[in-house]
Amino acid sequence: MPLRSPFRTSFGVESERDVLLIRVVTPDADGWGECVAMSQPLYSSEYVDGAADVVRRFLIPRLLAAGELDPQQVAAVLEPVKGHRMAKAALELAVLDVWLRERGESLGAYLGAVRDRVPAGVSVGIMDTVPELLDVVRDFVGQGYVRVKLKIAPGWDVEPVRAVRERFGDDLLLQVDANAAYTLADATTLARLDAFDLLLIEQPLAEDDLRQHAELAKLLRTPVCLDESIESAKDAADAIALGACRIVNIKPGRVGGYLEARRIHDLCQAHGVAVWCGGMLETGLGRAANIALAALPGFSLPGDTSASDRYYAEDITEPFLLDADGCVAVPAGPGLGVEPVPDILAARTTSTEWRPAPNK
Ligand code: NPQ
Ligand code: MG
Repeated sequence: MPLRSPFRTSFGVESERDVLLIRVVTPDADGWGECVAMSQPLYSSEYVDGAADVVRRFLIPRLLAAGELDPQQVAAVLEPVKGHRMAKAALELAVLDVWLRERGESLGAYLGAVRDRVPAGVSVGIMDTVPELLDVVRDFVGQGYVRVKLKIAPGWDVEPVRAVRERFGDDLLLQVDANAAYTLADATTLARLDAFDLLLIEQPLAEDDLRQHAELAKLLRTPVCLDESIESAKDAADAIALGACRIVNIKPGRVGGYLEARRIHDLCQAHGVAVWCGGMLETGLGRAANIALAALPGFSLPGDTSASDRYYAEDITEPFLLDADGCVAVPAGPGLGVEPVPDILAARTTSTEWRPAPNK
């Protein structure tokens, strides 16, 4: 999937998205899951060809050997395989989607959604110059996004944030994401961001620096939010107990699926920790599921749940659109509530593989 414009973060620049989709076919319905792994292992250790390999060689065989099962049992069946949470999440979502479609229930209703639309934030990549950044933010604010997240990295932090705050005023909901690009030695620089009244600073330090995030949090007024560090509800419980974060970015792929994502939501809600739904440049399939999750009651901050055209000139599903209030609609139909448009999917498909289930 070609991106409308290159997306630069502290770990690299991407101009296309190589997406692994999983389709589960039963006599009554099709189910879809989207794997959020990138082409290269730069955000986390997973990457799309590795995910395809583990799905093909280890995950599907275990699932098929387990026989008939409910979606709630998928994670336990796959649990002996270490890691590979993005691959597991995609497979679990495909099974959950087909199960829900067979029953005529939406993913939102199943997960416990309490809203029929959710406010949409937008994630803005690192630009070559501050004037270019201001133009891009102006366009997104003009489109109606209710919250702006700026990607930061050493050398692209205080000045761009100051420029956006000065140009767009104190009412703009603004936050930053470092994708693990700093160390505790940068605390003085990061504390300068306190002047700009940010909603949060996301993943300033390395993913395995929980203790150091707790130290940093004591030095900042801006709330620390964790993304890469939180791979499970257990990680979230540890981070909260340590004081490593006051906010959690929930990405279902990163934590092994929508059911684990819901457990993190429940845990955070019980501890008064705010959560919001992250994004991984999903197509309409993964986007539909994220928007359903973001409709749960604990999602009290706008997510990276942008409209399809933030990333794609042509999505593989009917596109998600921003409404007049800067919200996206939670799909109401069975399962994900959206499906791939056959011609568009076919035009974008580079390869397919089928694994027939054993005859019973
Ligand atoms: C984040 N996402 O919150 C990520 C990181 C990210 C919307 O900021 C290709 C595929 C490129 C996935 C770049 C947003 C990506 C990607 C960045 C995910 O940290
Ligand atoms: Mg992030």
